[in-house]
Amino acid sequence: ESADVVVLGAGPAGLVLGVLLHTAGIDCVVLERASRTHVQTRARAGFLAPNTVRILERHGLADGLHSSGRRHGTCEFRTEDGRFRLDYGALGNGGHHHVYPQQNLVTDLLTHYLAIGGRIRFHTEAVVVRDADGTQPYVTTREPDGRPARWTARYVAGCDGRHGAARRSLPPGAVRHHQHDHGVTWLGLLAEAPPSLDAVGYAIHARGFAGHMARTQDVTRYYLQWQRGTPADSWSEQRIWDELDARMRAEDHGPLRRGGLLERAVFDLTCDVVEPLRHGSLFLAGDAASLLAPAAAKGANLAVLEAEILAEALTGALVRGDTTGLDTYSDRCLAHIWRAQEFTGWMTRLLHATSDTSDRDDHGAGSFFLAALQRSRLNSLRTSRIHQDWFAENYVGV
Ligand code: RFL
Repeated sequence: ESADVVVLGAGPAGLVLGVLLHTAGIDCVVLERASRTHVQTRARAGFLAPNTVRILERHGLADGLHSSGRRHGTCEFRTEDGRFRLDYGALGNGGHHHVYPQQNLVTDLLTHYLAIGGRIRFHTEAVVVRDADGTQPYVTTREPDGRPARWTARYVAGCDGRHGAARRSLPPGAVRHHQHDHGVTWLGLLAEAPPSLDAVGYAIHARGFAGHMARTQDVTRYYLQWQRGTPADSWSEQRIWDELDARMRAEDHGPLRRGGLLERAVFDLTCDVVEPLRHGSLFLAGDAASLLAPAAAKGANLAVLEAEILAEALTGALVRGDTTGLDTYSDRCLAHIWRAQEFTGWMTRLLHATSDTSDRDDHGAGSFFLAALQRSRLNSLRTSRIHQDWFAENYVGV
């Protein structure tokens, strides 16, 4: 089978790209390894930046987030010196987030894509992309019935995440792969409980970081800094809530609203960038291009931005025969990616008194020296209006 553009992966990047290409009249197909139910229920991101909302609005994809997403513009830091709030929506450039669960966004994108007649194959796993540097690239797949198949294309868009086929298909030496480990591990939790505060909560504690992020009225995301290597199920729900209470300082600031834990996942705060984001006719977007630690909630936002840039570039090439957009795609995206990586790294050092795995105590908290730097960093953010404006601009910026 064939299509002018074969898109690998039906996450935010692949679906935005699919919608934009199909709308521009380009023959494309999305190949997705998982089932439709799986992609529509996978809970991950929730904070959409103003630029993401503008992109979705521009292409008529923002109805769902406007009807059930919520504008959000406050975060609260809890430290040993008390708590302070930043109304980031009123600082910097005055940008707000929209809180809208990623699975709802993916559902909206998919519904729209199918409604306009877009082609998608679920249960179809891309195995490898071949001949990307030749004239006739193709993707080998494992089809729903298990048999192998081949999709020929003019261009392949790798939107299949960090462990997808696109990255795997880059020949050694064709691109560089820059990796960094922030030296911190998180336990990510999804609780069947209403949010406990009307702000993003960042708790800095000698026992380690804890975070609170609203998702919907009934579901809240929490994070606990976690001892690397400890399995997610090694603590009881009671122990997790007690630890969240301790680090969020519930005694001083009010109890957390508890509920059953719907999901737990342990992940190391690592990040990487592939450079350039292109090998011949294979282009990378979203997590396949660059992975960011979730500390600053940039991943899904970058995915949408890159998908729009790539859609314009592919449209230019296929409709007008103008390949300028494809030639500049990588550099344009990398500028955004490195800026997001830089802020994510800064945020990680704001929230954790460690960046060195060899320099930790039993709780995963940092040394005295690093903790003192962190405290000073927080004090600067608490007291300097200029620092607050800088934070706000970067926090919502993509
Ligand atoms: P996705 O969403 O991972 O989609 C990739 C799709 O590709 C499919 N796939 C394949 N299909 C065919 N063949 C193969 N060989 C394939 N291999 C994989 C997968 O099934 C999947 O459907 O990538 P995309 O589109 O690049 O989007 C990236 C975002 O999903 C990601 O950056 C964010 O979720 C990151 N992230 C957050 N980002 C934000 O902007 N704000 C947040 O608040 C936020 N919170 C988070 C997050 C990520 C988290 N995890 C995963 C650690 C919270 C968490 C817990």
